[in-house]
Amino acid sequence: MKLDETKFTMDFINEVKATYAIDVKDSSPLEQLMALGNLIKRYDSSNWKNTSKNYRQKDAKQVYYFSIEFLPGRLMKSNLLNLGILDTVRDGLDKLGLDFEKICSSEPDPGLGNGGLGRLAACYMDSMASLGMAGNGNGIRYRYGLFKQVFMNGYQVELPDDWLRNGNVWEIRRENRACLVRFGGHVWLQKQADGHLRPVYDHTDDVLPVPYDVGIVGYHNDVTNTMRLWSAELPPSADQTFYNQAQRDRIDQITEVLYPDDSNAAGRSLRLRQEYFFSSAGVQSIVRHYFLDHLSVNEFARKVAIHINDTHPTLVIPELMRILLDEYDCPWDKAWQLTVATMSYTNHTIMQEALETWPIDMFKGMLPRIYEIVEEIDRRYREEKTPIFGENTVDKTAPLGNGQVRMAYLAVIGSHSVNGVAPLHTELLKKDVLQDLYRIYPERFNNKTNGIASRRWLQLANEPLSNLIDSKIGETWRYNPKQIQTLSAFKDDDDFLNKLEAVKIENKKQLAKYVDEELGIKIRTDAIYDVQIKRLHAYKRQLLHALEIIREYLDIKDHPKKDVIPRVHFFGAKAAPSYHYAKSVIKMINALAELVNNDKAVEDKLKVVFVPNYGVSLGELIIPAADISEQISTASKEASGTSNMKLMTNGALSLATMDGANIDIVQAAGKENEYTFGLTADDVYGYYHRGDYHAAQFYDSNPELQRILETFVDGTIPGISTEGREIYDSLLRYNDEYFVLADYAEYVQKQKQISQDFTDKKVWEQKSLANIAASGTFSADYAVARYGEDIWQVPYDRVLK
Ligand code: CRA
Repeated sequence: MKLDETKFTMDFINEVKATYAIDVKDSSPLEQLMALGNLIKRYDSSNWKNTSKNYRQKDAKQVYYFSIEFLPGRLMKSNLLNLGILDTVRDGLDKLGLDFEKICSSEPDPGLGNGGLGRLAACYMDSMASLGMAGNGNGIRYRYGLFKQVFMNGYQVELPDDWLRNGNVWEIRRENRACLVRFGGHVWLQKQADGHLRPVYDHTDDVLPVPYDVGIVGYHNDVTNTMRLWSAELPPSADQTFYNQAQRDRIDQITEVLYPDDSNAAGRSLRLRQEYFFSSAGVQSIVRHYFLDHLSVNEFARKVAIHINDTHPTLVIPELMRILLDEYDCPWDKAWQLTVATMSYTNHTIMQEALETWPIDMFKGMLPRIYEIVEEIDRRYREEKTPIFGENTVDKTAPLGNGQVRMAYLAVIGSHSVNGVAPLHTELLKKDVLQDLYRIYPERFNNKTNGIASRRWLQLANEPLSNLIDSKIGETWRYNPKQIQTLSAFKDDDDFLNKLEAVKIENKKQLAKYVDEELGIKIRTDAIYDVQIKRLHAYKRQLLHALEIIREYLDIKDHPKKDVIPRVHFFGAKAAPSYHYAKSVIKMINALAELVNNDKAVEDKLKVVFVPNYGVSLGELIIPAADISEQISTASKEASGTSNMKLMTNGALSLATMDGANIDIVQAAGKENEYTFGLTADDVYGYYHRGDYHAAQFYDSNPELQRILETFVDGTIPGISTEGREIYDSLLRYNDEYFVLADYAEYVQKQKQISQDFTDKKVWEQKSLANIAASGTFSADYAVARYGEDIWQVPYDRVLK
């Protein structure tokens, strides 16, 4: 949009006055943020209105991305960038003597997700809007987001994330679009006057889902899509006598807080309530919207695509069936055909403990009508597939089995497309996790490698680098990120390489300032910034990284005179509150940091910085400053990873196992520009099949490793007698489930290589450049375009090059 700076400053002054009845000079950054947000929302309101109007006028097919998590990050800068008014607003506020950065950082960062899966959903929202694709988000408006992490004596402590305390300036409450979701009670089918069998409900707990819509602004294209988040409320008709306190509490609880676990099926009834709640509300609103412009259900799957982001929204399948059967009198076969044609499913993990199942008794009690439908899906599946694939296979893969509702199987059976998130992950789904279903439905399986929003992760997070890129190749890469590739033409341009280094140092200064001010740790800006930012999980092996730090520490202590290339090791990681082992690793790393950072003999050769409360906003600060991207999961375990892509596009070199999308990154940027090591997925499966992994062998043959592991239990790292023992035992007594010891030697070797290579600035910058140049293919724009073409059959406007 076009915006004149003088007009903007006038509007802003008036907005502050109108909202708070004060002058700008008397307003706080939070008030400035709210006023600015209101104003921007108003500027964008025509786009938002016209976007939905256009989709309806064109009768465009709509895609609805159902996700129990969305991690959008702060929206102010992103909205300004996408509207094309970032500089105007920044300059205008500057002239008013206001601190733009301070205003932006007053915005709470909505922590409505755990990690990669939630952030991916947000990146895809951004890309759908930017491609001009009719894409809608559907999720939950949690009153409290993912806990705020603080460290006390090195231990993780979880505090509530009260992100809505001051309201959310970007949302619009649309109470008139509320519907009704039913839980519990009794249901039976009754013949109606018109001859149709329809369910009758009795004694149900009814909940009112109220939608809050957030505009998702597309990049320079006048498109604003909608992300709809549902909040659970008491139905307005409910009076005290019908709803006792317990029932009221049950309703309030539904959208009270996000489950803080990213890889364990919670198995709790509240989680199932959350899942049905937003699935049902979403599908009801889709059907209602569809019937505004269509007379029969026949066109449904041609006009609507519903995407199931991991298994959490799988109940959209029986819910759509319920509506078609019970409310539109559709015969089963037709309803099923429409449902399968509408649905598609992404799997995000092969970790067994994350495959959701629900005890049938619980499920049936909470969702009696939905259970009947799942039972019928199960019966028909068995009837149809048994003659072809045999009872054994069908039994193993049916939606109901072992007293459980098996969500992943239901998702595959009820969708026309099933995808993994990186080539290796998709292969493992076919070969292992979902192998029988792959045999039954081979045509449904496909790969869609994850992608990231380069607008947020490059253009916004790293303005200095973006400007440098502009100065060399112009600005069209901002629309077509693959064009960053042309930057490789400058790989021998010394001046350019120097500038690249200068940008990195500038970003390191920003980060160092934060680390000093917030954590009281002074770090050098000429050190290697070695970064591992992701959830804390045994398979991600923060422990392996810690072993290297201990090695470096002991080396400095042993050889005080030796020249070392200074390093700062960064961690950012939350542990699920119930994940005991992960919390022990946090405590251990904090204790190690304490030891290293305060040991005078170490000086500033080595520092360890565990940044508390890692999230999107901290990612935006840390990632542009990184030299090394630690992607060291046990091969086969990380479905894709996406921090690997964000770090790459900011010029970090990967230190990586051949896992998830690391493989694709290495291929795109060239093996010579990354540091790869360790067992492959085949090696890992080989150990599983033969059952002959013996961690002790690696320990016995490596004295250095022995010495390092001793530090966990011999008091070298103070204050971790319990945690140190637990970690030590996990490696030696319980045979190192994630092959840390097997990969240790090669990992260390690569770390040493990194230190050596870092001294040759030119070669280092060339490698960094190779990563930046190759990163464009990992833009979510391309990923979403492929979803649109292959899975959703939804067109989009932008011509992507
Ligand atoms: N934890 C995977 O582990 C992947 C993201 C997004 C994850 C990551 O490797 O990049 O999904 N899986 O696809 C997940 O959440 C429930 O499974 C993740 O974020």
